[in-house]
Amino acid sequence: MMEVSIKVAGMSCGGCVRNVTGILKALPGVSEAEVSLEQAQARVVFDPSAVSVEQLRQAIDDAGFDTVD
Ligand code: 9UX
Repeated sequence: MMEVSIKVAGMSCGGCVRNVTGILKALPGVSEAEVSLEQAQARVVFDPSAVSVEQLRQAIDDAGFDTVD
């Protein structure tokens, strides 16, 4: 398992947090997703043989949020 923190811009309420958490947890290989509105970031524990950081970022972007470097 690997852990990554991804900065996420564009979340404005708890609904956004639930949405981002849900789309991350729906990806194959994701075992934990913890999203913070205050810190504007997502911490994800994942299996790198099943999903890449780039795919995590893409899923967040596709949901209408912006991952920031
Ligand atoms: Mo809150 Mo977010 O009303 O996608 S759910 S702004």
